[in-house]
Amino acid sequence: MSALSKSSRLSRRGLFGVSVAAGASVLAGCTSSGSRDARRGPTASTSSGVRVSPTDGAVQRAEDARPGGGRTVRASLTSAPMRASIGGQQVSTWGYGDRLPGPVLRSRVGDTLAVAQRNRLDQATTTHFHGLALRNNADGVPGLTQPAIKPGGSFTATFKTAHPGTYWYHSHVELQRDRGLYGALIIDDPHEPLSYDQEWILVVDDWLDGIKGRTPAKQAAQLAKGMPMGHDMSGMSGMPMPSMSGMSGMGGGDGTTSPFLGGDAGDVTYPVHLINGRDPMRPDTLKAKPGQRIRLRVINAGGDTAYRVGLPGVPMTLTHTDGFPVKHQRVDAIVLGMGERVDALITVPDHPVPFVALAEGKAGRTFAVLASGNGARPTMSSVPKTLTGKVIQSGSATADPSVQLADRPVDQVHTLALTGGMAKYGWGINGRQFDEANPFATAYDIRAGQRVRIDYANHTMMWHPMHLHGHTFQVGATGPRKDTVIVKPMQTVSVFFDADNPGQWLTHCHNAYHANRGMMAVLSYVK
Ligand SMILES: [Cu+2]
Repeated sequence: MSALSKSSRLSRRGLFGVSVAAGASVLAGCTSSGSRDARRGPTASTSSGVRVSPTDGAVQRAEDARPGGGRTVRASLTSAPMRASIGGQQVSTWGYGDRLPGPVLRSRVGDTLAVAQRNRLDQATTTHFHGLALRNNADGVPGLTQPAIKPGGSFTATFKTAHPGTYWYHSHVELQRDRGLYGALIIDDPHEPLSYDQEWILVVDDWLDGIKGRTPAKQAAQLAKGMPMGHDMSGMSGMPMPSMSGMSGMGGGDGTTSPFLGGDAGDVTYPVHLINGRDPMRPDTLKAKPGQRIRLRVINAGGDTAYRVGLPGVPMTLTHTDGFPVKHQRVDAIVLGMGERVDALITVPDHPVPFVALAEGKAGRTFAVLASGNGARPTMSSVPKTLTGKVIQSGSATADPSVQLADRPVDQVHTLALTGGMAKYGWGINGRQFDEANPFATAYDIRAGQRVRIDYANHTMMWHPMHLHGHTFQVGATGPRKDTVIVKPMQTVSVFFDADNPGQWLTHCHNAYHANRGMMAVLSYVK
């Protein structure tokens, strides 16, 4: 049996599983569009039509329309327990094949990527390919696009890679991605317009798993107790170890406030911050020659931390955000929310410099080393605690004309109010918490061919990096094409996209703990 037909078969089984699970749940209080039929699964009719299932013929037709003719690139990912050296100690965590991050997945536009996944965890898992406009039944959302992969099970996602850029992959089950279940995914452009001598992939991550007995699940349980003062009490358990002084700080109060993000910067104090799986005591290092041009591909894989990144004294030319090109601009630092990526070009100086990632609004920081010329290599004590000058978030960039959406009227508007707060640590969209067993209770219907506008209206006192699966929206009328955008407290960000990828797609906050506590909904193609 081919990988494709196997995955199709599993998807149908998964949808059956959804309808059984949802049928046992209570549906009281459902009022949103599509809720009437939630018990009957995605092929049921809704108030406006029939849901387009992940294995619908329309999904295959959209896949057939993508550029093809390339190679089939086979990759494998094994989710398994692993040990990692972090913060001067061996910690137990979960990762992809004993590597942190997982292996770089790489293909070209027009290729087909076949990712064979095996699950050696004692929990179900899936892998989501973040940012790709890919076929719906390869998107890796349990209960929506496929069944979760059971312990000991396997699943192959086979899909064309249509758009060049910097993407990533991660588990989409509960809080697994706040362990080590993530990695970079790069789609190369056969007609790459940028010229550069080297590339440097920089995957930045906040880390707590296995440090002093902490786990993401324990962290979530602590948060769920609520924080009536709005402070981050996790600092109590997140005290830095003596050997890690300077790598972390207490949370709470001013320690988690960022004017750049409009207030409260995060809910969790992380004892360590990593770049490419390495802590500041043994930083990742790229060797380069003075004058070389380097393409940085920066990925924020964090669970609850925005990063302010830059190289002190070395300006960056921002070229892409979330894989798509923007009008180039010179900046000194960029703030990335969780899930966001940027590409930037730099010219290598004649001395070593750190690539610095500051936990925005938190006390933590980390760095990697660009080794060039002579001079002392940077160390944690020499790495600055601030990055100033021209500091932007990439949502404020301007789309390159080649990827700007054509002018046309909007056919469908959905307002997604981001709701909730710290008191009970409950988060939602339009006041409702997402229920994985009943995903269509919070579904917003769209139709293929529509120009869609989503208004992410933040009604909370905290920023949220809002992510849409399967599409790259445009921020505002001329903003960048992105799949994850920072929405500040009490701000509304309007995004536009053309509904050209049929299926069932999540939109959610990419704060792992906010998503886990309900800030997710489904954008549901109906026909
Ligand atoms: Cu959030």
